[in-house]
Amino acid sequence: MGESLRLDAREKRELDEIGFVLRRSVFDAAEVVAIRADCEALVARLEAEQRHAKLTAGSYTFEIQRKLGTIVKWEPDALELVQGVEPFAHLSSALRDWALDPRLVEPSKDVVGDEQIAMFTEKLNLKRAHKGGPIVLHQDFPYWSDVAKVASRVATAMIFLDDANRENGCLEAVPGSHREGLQKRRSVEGFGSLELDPEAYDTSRLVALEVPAGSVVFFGPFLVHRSAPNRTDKDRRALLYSYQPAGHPHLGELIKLLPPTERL
Ligand SMILES: O=C(O)CCC(=O)C(=O)O
Repeated sequence: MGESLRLDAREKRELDEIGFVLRRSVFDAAEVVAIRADCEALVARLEAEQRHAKLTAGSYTFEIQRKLGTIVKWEPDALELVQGVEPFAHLSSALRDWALDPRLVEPSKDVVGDEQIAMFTEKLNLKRAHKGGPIVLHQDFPYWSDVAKVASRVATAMIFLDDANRENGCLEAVPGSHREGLQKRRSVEGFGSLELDPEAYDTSRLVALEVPAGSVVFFGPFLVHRSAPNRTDKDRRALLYSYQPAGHPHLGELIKLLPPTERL
């Protein structure tokens, strides 16, 4: 029998204490090249589509591609650049297959706390060279809790597709914040009210996760996190696969972008 991919005792303790588990170089260089190519193919396809209105929502700019069942995020300060795509598993069988990789699914079972898990959502984030902007301080839970019954159990596996560091906007997370419940959010109308109020939060607690490409960080929905703009001349890309206990609808179905389907 091969070695277990589940979290070991030390990682379970870490998850409990700091709220995330980092595994370095889970995917090798050739795999990372292949995943990046799958991501860029998806982005090229979406860039070639007919454009719809770009809507400002909080710190983000969204374009709803209803027929394709996806949302494209554009860089607010460089509107010609795709910042992200969610969901996309139905648009790319290659990227759906990566979501099923045991190196992501097995540890995620321990983060979800269930032996049977299914996809909840999947997101591609691109921070293009020099122009990729920030992902503002937030917890994931508020973005999901209005629509998903199991929002408190969703676990995310974030795969870094480029070496990530402070200069290119690596993930920054607050150890222990997953135990502190919901944080004060911005007092604004609409989508921006899901973002944390940075004035009310001690951002000196953030820790930068500088990692080589192919690394994966696993975390739950209450972890406080953000990332800075990319100030380098190379892209910083990442995939975020989110899993939930099996038997619940995908986020795309809940927000009526996708028809009901069996996943995972
Ligand atoms: O890509 C990043 O740096 C942050 C990802 C994230 O937190 C998100 O998209 O919700």
